[in-house]
Amino acid sequence: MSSIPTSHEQIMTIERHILQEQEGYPDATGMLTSLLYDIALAGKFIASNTTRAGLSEILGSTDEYNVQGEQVMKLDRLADQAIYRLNDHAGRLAVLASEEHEDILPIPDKYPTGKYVLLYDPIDGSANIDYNVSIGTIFSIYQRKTQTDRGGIEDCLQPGRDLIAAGYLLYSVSTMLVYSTGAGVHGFTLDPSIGEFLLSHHNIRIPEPANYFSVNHGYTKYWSQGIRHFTEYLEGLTDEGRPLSDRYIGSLVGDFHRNLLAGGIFYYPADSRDPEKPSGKLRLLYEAAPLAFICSQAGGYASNGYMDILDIQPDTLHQRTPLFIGSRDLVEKAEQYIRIEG
Ligand code: AFP
Repeated sequence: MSSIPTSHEQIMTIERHILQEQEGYPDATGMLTSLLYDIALAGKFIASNTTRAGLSEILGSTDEYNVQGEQVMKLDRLADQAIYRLNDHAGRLAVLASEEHEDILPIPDKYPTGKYVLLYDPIDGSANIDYNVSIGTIFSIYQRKTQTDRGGIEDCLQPGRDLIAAGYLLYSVSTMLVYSTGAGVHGFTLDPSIGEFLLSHHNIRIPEPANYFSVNHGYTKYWSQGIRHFTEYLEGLTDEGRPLSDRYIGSLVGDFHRNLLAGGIFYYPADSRDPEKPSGKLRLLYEAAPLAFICSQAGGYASNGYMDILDIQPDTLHQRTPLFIGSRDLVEKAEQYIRIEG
């Protein structure tokens, strides 16, 4: 799976990789390349804080609450500002949107705008920060739709099918950046000794058969019959199927990454806990759509239980969706159970 470069010829930095990818697009302007490069730079900055988290004042929460009603952690704010500041002035973006902010984040008037749109979840798995459990950053890049100077909400409300690029950073045993521009999924590992992301996982494909399933069993009593029976299928408690191993970190990026490399399914179904949240917890634009893009590029599939996540037309910035993502055969099995039993 990962190939340790033995000579300088094999050292593939993310810049070189993105530039090589760009060769496939003769009209490319280099704008996407530098945007991806600055997201990698933001990742290095965030990683330099996560790796020293216990030693610096970065653990713990601020006294603020975000649009999701969640307490804003100090690292959430640091990551949110780092990504915004690295991208608000370079003339590549029409507009940004962050999971931490109610409204879109316009480009300051003093700076030029560009043709791309960046949506991001600065820290996914914030509840795990203080317990030193894997966390991540998720990003999505679209082409702007509006022709006006400053971009707007309609530039952000695009279906996953229209993504130009997407990816995530994983701050864990090592720091990784996994991305796709629609030509396969590639993983880079940060080498702290040189401060560079180097290619470690080329052209990732979800292996078969699957090995893992990831769900918060603590909500079983709020699940529909279809979801309960699907879970029993994964546990090998039905006539068909074999027991898979159960793993749940509570950070979508961490659970998704494991299942991407080892085969498996992560699901966060809608449940009856909160009538205010009939569609579950996860955010379509900041979490589900970008990972669905990566997953489909790696041969997998992502669904809301009824349709492909990539085909869902967003209505609001913070809309939520049930999510079933990973090995195609398992996600289709989930759709089957839901179709039959609800
Ligand atoms: P936080 O960023 O608030 O920790 O939420 C993380 C998350 O969005 C996703 O990363 C996890 O898979 C999921 O929520 C965990 O939710 P539960 O704690 O309800 O299982």
